[in-house]
Amino acid sequence: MLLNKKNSSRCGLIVLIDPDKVREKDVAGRVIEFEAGGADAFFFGSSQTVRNDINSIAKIICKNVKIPLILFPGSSEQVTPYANGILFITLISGRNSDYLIEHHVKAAPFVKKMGLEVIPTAYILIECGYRTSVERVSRTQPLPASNIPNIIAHALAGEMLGMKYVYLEAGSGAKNPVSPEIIRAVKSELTIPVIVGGGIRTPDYAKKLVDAGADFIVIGNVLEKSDDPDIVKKFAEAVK
Ligand code: 1GP
Repeated sequence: MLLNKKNSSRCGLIVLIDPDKVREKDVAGRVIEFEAGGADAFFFGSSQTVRNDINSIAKIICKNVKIPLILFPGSSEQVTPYANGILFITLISGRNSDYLIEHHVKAAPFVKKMGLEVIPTAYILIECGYRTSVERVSRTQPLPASNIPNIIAHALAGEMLGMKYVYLEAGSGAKNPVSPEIIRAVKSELTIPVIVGGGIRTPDYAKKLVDAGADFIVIGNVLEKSDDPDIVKKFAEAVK
């Protein structure tokens, strides 16, 4: 299983690599640095990429690190064989059938041929104070953050449908990340692991999410914006 917490860890740390935010010449150095800092895996993808060379970026990442590279695709077009696995995401907070089944049908034969480990994931978008790119691209509404019973009902439905992880997503660069209260409430009802991402900017906040029960924390934007060479290490120390 690719997405696994190390035995001694409280929580796994995942670094999101957005193909639109990395330059081919920098990517090897960046991923080596993130792995050395304590990342457990990379997610790779974006809600809508403008690049047509994602294969070459993915290839560079695989060649330079030992931790898993897991596709986190915004659509069936973002599937590449240069990875170890794929989050087979169903956007269950929305009601757009393209993101509930259509992209899956398009991608399934290719995913099978590529031999990627498939990680069925219930993806739940939670409102974060502005319209995120996931919302715009998927043409779906996020769940209101104040209606916790509704968020729990969605997460439970994902588990009952057989999905192996629930991903609580505020959206990349979210102003308001998912709150510890939501994580605590969802975790008290679920048996499958919970991944949390979107707008997590500080190790302290990440620690609050882990204390509330998050099994995996995803960080992306903060690494692009920070000048601190130890930023990944600080997140890793806070969450593990
Ligand atoms: C987005 O959860 C990820 O899908 C990461 O979000 O870039 O805001 O850290 P950030």
